[in-house]
Amino acid sequence: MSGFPVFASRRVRATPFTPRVEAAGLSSYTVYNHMLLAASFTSLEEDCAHLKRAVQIWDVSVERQVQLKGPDARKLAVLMSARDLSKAVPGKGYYTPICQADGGMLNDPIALCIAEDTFWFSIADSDMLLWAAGLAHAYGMDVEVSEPDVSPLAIQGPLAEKVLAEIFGDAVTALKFFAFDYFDWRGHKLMIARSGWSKQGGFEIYLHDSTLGLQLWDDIWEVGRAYDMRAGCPNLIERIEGGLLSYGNDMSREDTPLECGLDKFCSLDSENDFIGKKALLTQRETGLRKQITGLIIEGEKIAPITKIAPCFQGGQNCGFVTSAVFSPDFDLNLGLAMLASEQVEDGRIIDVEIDGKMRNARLTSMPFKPKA
Ligand code: THG
Repeated sequence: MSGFPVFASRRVRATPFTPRVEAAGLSSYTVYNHMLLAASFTSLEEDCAHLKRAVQIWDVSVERQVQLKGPDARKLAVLMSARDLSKAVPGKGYYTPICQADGGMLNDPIALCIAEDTFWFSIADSDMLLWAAGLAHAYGMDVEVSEPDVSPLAIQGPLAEKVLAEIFGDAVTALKFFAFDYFDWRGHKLMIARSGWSKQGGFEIYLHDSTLGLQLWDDIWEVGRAYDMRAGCPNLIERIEGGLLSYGNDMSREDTPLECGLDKFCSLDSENDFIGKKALLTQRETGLRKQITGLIIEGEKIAPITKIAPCFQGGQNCGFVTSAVFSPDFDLNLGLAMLASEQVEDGRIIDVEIDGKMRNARLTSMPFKPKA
């Protein structure tokens, strides 16, 4: 990790919540969708332990919304999504890979059906607005592509439900996973979904007006006091333990959703066409040459990796580690790796080179299971 500050500008944007995030003891930033995203507060390990026992407020404004609005909005959403959105209903979110023609992944957003003629893609870190606008133009579609003023704020952790119920009423606890609805707050309607990039449960509030950011944060913070609420952010340890893949880290344009284990989000047998479908059907026929797997890496505690860590079998390169971290709860170094399919078998031992040193690593399926 480098220890230098990151400066915000019009190009690397701050968020409606940035002043509160910084006042809450942020210790490092990353940049995501050209915007500031907290990477740690106390330490990765302490943040993770707290997330699992209490509740955290996360500024995830970086989850930008790419809005498709107009008569052809659904047509464009269906064309872009590997998951069939032709029957998507307002009030629901759908996790979906987005592919280019050769099946390589461009993004893995949550698609939100806002209305019959309006879809949002709540995107991971790549410029999907450009892809959507380019397609709309090339196909001559009657749809407006834009980035609305929407800033998601996540409340994550086992006590998230208690906090939200106090602010928005018990009705919010009836939300099903990935469903959203609108709740009153100071005379505004806030869109709230049961979702979030952790396995600890929680909600995401899609704030529709930047100028309300500090007031919303403060109201939640006030209620959160009684629940040991802290500011947090997507946590590297927690998301690796849970097997949540990160676009740009674990998957890229070089990888198809099938290689990333996202088969169940690809509607390959539906009648609707989407970009990349042909390539994925071919790959399903011919079989995978590489795929994502879990790894348990032996030896001393590792720091989060920032460089390519190549993997070897019998001295031959067979892939690379995409993410790795020490998990205090598992008391193990956990990793994700993109490996040649012929190596992918539970229990197989390979060599991994981390910071110039070789270590043994054992393959294991995800999500990781605690030691028996
Ligand atoms: N919330 C919102 N936008 C986002 C993210 C988010 N945009 C960027 C990124 N995260 C998109 N990627 C994911 C990846 C996984 C999940 C959500 C967004 C996720 N997956 C569940 C799992 O793997 O357990 C299950 C998904 C399902 O079964 O449908 O939650 O977090 N707004």
